[in-house]
Amino acid sequence: MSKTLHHRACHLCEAICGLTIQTEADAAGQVQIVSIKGDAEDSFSRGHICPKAVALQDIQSDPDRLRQPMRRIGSEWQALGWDEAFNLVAERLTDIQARHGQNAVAVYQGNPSVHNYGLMTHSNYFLGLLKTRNRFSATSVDQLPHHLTSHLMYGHGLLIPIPDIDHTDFMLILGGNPLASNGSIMTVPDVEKRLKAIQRRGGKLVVVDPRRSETAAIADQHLFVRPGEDAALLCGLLNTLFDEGLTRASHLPVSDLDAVRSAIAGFTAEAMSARCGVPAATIRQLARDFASADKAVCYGRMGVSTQAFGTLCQWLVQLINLVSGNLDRVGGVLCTEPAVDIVAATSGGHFNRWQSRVSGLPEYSGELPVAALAEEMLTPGEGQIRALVTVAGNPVLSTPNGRQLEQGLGGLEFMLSLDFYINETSRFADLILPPTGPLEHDHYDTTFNAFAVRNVTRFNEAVLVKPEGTLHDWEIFVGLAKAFAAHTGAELKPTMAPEQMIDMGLRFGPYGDKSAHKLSLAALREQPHGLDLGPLKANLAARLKTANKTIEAAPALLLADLQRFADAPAGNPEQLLLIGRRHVRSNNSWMHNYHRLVKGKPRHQLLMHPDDLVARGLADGQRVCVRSRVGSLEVEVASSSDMMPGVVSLPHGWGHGRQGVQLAIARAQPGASANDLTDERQLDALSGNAALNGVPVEVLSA
Ligand SMILES: Nc1nc2c(c(=O)[nH]1)N[C@H]1C(S)=C(S)[C@@H](COP(=O)(O)OP(=O)(O)OC[C@H]3O[C@@H](n4cnc5c(=O)[nH]c(N)nc54)[C@H](O)[C@@H]3O)O[C@H]1N2
Ligand SMILES: Nc1nc2c(c(=O)[nH]1)N[C@H]1C(S)=C(S)[C@@H](COP(=O)(O)OP(=O)(O)OC[C@H]3O[C@@H](n4cnc5c(=O)[nH]c(N)nc54)[C@H](O)[C@@H]3O)O[C@H]1N2
Ligand code: SF4
Ligand SMILES: [Mo]
Repeated sequence: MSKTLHHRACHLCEAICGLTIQTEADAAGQVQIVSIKGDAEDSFSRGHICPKAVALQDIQSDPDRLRQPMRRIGSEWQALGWDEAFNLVAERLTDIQARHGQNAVAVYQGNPSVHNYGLMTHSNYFLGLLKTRNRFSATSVDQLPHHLTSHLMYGHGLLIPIPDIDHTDFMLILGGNPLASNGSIMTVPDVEKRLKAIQRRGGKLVVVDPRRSETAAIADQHLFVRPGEDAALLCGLLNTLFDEGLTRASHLPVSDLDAVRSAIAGFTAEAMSARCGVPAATIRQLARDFASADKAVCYGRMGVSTQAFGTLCQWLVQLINLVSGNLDRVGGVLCTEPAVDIVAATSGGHFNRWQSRVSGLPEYSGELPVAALAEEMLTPGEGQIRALVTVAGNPVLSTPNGRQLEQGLGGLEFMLSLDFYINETSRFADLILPPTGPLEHDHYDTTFNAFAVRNVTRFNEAVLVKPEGTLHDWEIFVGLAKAFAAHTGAELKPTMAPEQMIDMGLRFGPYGDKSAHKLSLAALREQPHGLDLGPLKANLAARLKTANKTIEAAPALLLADLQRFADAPAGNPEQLLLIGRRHVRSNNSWMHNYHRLVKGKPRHQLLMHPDDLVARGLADGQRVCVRSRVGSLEVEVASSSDMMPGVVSLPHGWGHGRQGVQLAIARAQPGASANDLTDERQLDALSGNAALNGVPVEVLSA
């Protein structure tokens, strides 16, 4: 028996915590994981870990995990070889494109695409060959408003200011629950300690959320907001800052701030109060508290992005930071200077250059809103989607109106999934190609180093040798690309391994060959606990990518959206509204098949305020029927005085009882899918992002 200690980051979520993993090899050379712990020597995560990291060993040993290509014949699955599989894909996709055009093949890329660097570096090596405009991803059920806002204001969709959590005196969080999610577009391992440190420094934490979330529970102040109406609260805050002379000059070059000042003039706290449900005096006081803090952060995340005015909300968040003098300021919000600097290396993206065929939804940087995916499959005519490639995604459980998408998937001529499970989505595939597991491949975080609250970098070695006959995601893309190119006669440029690309990115980056750091892949390999490159610093003026190198404070599209918001009818206060939630033991839809994460009391219930239960004659714990415009489901209801009256909460990512799903543990406690209720027509009309929060529902006894 020989034991080895490995150090690498967990890349299951955005926090990228350092881990210490012990493995043991037996006499026959079989390697087992003995323990997974937080790495106390990691200067960024300081030993922090959550239960999901310990479950990495369960992913490794899960008998339901696929290890070889699988082809579906009716309801039976048969193993086949890689080359046969690649040729089958090439044959089917080229045939469908020859008959129906290139756009007949669609692509959906899911969330792990940004958590596994081979999916980042190599997906386009194959998917680019498809030359389809029908590209979709989880971006449009998540952070699209952040990208669009940064694209319009700062000239690059990835130039997103990050809360300087370690130096701020005042943190205002809207629609984020970092105590459950471990932070998002704010890579911050150990977030609870860092939030409590704000309070220990004498600062304040304020949370705006229709549920008294885990984060709200540790806050100095929690405000309930009517779901989907944060724009009203944010308008009221911005208006108060101007109205009461609470603004502070910025050192940054800014265009059109006066246009913002006049556009927001009518949106007083008093006018906005009824819409958001927050008293005008509270809005005004919050603006004063925010402005009187020396250093303050306004941060809006998932809960405010996935609503009807998601992009407007993100713009207002940026403006509040800007006019209060907290944009690009230590203790406010700052842009990173990552070791592999994608912002510097790429152009800023584009918006609305083309639209989806059926509903005319706008593209953003080559992707269409995923809410349109099902209708593009189900609506006949030229350009109809006939085939789909899913990569690391489960859109049946994660995109609005999952039942409608199931109908679309059932009618496809061909579907390929790159995934290691037969889940709610991939069960429709004709072919599933499973990559190696998270500990079997190396990893460099191009995305989350760039969103981190410090400038950090590390290279993560594989912990386990990949089993013979298995392929990494990037190798699957290379195999697919070669087979496809051979079929079409397309020219295929040579490629290199992801680690070589990272080596180049590091050398050309700000800490590379031309700097004192001389960072390279080889140098990083010497740093198993990662490397801290220092705190975030003011750098936005130099990083702006707008044509005139100034911040566009008042993009025409957003001024128009402010008017759309003003014109929108106020919601009916009697209407029950649905929101989502996350739990620290979950990871979207795909980590319910590990006993250690799902054991204990169930976590998939509908939460409802006790008064709302009484009003409907419902009892805590009973099964209820929840209905929306698009569908209905049954689930147990749990009474919770943490809910805002008139609001119910159901987590997404459940609903594993569907026929053909091969996830034994998840099926034993299947829950119901919130996205059987969310509405594909309920969107942030500007960006096309799905409005997953604030869905009108009815709840009745089942
Ligand atoms: N109602 C509601 N809906 C939501 C949300 C919500 O809050 N409420 N949240 C939204 C958000 S923020 C997101 S990001 C989306 C997520 O939506 P998706 O990305 O569509 O869903 P996931 O559950 O993350 O699915 C990940 C899939 O990738 C597979 N996988 C894991 N690792 C790898 C890998 O390394 N390689 C490959 N090839 N496959 C892998 C898993 O088996 C799983 O099938 O859901 C969205 N949907
Ligand atoms: N444990 C765990 N961690 C995760 C994930 C997971 O599934 N599980 N998913 C990962 C992913 S893909 C992402 S994108 C991040 C997301 O990370 P966060 O953005 O922190 O998302 P949530 O934890 O869903 O918190 C959203 C909060 O918004 C609130 N909310 C809902 N509607 C509204 C509204 O209208 N207004 C306001 N102000 N608040 C509202 C909800 O009650 C909830 O508390 O988490 C990541 N981390
Ligand atoms: S918070 Fe948990 S899942 Fe996220 S990186 Fe850290 S250990 Fe992994
Ligand atoms: Mo997400």
